[in-house]
Amino acid sequence: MEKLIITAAISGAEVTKEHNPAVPYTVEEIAREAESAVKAGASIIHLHVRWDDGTPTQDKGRFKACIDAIRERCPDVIIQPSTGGAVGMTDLERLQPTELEGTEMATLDCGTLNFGGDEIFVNSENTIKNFGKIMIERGIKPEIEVFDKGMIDYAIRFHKQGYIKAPMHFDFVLGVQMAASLRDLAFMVHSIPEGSTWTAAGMGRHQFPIAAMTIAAGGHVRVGFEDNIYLEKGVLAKSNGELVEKVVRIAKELGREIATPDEAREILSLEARK
Ligand code: KMH
Ligand code: ZN
Repeated sequence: MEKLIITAAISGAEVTKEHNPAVPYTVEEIAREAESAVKAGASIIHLHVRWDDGTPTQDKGRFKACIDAIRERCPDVIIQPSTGGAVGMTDLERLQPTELEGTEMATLDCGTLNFGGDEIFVNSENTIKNFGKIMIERGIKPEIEVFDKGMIDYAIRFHKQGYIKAPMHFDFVLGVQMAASLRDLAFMVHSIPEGSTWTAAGMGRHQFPIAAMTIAAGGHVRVGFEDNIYLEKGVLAKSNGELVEKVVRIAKELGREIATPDEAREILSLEARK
């Protein structure tokens, strides 16, 4: 089986220090959490950034400061900025990190969804097409965020219209809108075009069961504070590294080797680093 790419979603936009004091806000904290994940075996850092008080931002300068700090500690890791940001941000705000030189990957959210309470995460057709076109122009590989099964059909349609290049890479996010079930995971794995790659991310208590299913099925895994703050029931993780270590242990038991960042670049067909 292909080596396992582990993505660490170290900060997110919604989780706070009130949920888990190890959630990073400052540049230094972001770099510390990225390093802990990379040392444990992550080859991709999915990155949201915050101001020092924890407010999420897509500010280009703040992203640059965080990316530079991560690069100092982890020169090889793939950094994948979010273009989702936080609910309510404008498209222009959200796109800022794609302007940074050397961005290899970024997320491309392929539909609108409920995000809890009154929150709606808006991704209109024109938003998705515009983000896709900009990523092609800037040589950035999109990770297609799939929160519901129809978002795969959207991605395929936009690929046919020239807004997303093949081979496509999907991240199935289970437990926000669609259920975190084996049935839905299997449906999605069988619904993506041949030659595509895929990662799965289970929310909250679903994080490790989904990781185990995915490792066995040959997909790649995302863990991290953005999606889950617990190492096990009632035990807060002290770092993102602890969450990654647990995935590495499961992978070892199931006979999957862990991909280095350069191996991940090859598996995902990333463009040469600038
Ligand atoms: N924070 C969510 C509104 C992404 O990173 O692209 C969007 C999100 C998805 O987390
Ligand atoms: Zn995210």
